[in-house]
Amino acid sequence: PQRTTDSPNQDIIDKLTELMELHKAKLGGEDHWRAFSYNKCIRALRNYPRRIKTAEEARGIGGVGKKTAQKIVEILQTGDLRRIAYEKTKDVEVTRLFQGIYGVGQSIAFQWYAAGCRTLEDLQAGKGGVKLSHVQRIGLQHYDDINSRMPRAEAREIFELIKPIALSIDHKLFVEIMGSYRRGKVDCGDIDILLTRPTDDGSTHSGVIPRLLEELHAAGILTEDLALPDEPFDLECTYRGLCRLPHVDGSRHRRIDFLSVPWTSRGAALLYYTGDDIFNRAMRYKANVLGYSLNQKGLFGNVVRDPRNRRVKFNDGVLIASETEEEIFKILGVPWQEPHERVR
Ligand code: DCP
Ligand code: MG
Ligand code: MN
Repeated sequence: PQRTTDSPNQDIIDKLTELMELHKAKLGGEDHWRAFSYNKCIRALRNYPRRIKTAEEARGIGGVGKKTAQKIVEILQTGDLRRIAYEKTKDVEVTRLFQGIYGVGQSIAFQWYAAGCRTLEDLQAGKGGVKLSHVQRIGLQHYDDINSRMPRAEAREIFELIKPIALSIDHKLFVEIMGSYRRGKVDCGDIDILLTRPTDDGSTHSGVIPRLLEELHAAGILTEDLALPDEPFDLECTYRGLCRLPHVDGSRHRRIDFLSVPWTSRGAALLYYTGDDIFNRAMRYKANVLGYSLNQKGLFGNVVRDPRNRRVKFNDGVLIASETEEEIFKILGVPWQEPHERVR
């Protein structure tokens, strides 16, 4: 029977257990064996009847090696084990590095860490049997470009190439840059382009997105697709990709997003796509408090929510406003704010 609380070396057992758990969580080749050997050592310590006093005494216990004996002495002398903090920061550091790859979140990053990968080169080499998706490969290939922000002027230059191409497909299109650019920031993480078209002549922008993507690829402006629209002929669709200034030697690959919406949603879409995300959250919260619901399609009323979980909506509600940003501000009772003022 293993007793867990009354060992005279309980503090040592606790620290070594914590370190073992850290290695276990990773289960990379080396970590697996470390966890295994700590496990053996902890079992031996549990059965040891006296308070350990020296490294030599620790070495005498079956299963305790030289390095573990040093750790035991460190715990005896300082009450702490620095290796624990190191293991904690190391995995945070590495998984943060991995999350810089486009489309990689915490869960995948930890899986790769657990497989024994510690660097981008490890991932490239497929260490530990890790396999990257096509999009993750693109993310890895352009890691530095994707993780650096572009000067505002470069965003404008790229957009000034895109806009005339869009207008040559349909001169009645509305095409504008949103996101941080519209908020006037001096640098932009990506280029966010909103696309729509008035329908007063009975026509729509259906089909413009696939044509535009094709022409932008042909012009060397788009370089990679990261996420194509699910329904490219729908009036509402999204695209994510990489672009660059063609004919400029060494121009960096930049992130670009398109959002296409029906003309009637343009106000709500402008509001949503201008952000920033924190401002949007505040506006959505304000809407919810007033019994409305706000998203990129519009402001909706008579939304019936699950009283046990206010996030769950039983219906979409009725459309209250969506054509202009101004009316949405007004109905929510929020004083008008210029794009550059819409920040946390
Ligand atoms: N948005 C949001 N919530 C999210 C993501 C986006 O409300 N989780 C909205 C607000 C953002 C806009 O979409 O301003 C564009 O998204 P980006 O991620 O491109 O963010 P920004 O353009 O604001 O900043 P950056 O310069 O980093 O691209
Ligand atoms: Mg942006
Ligand atoms: Mn974006």
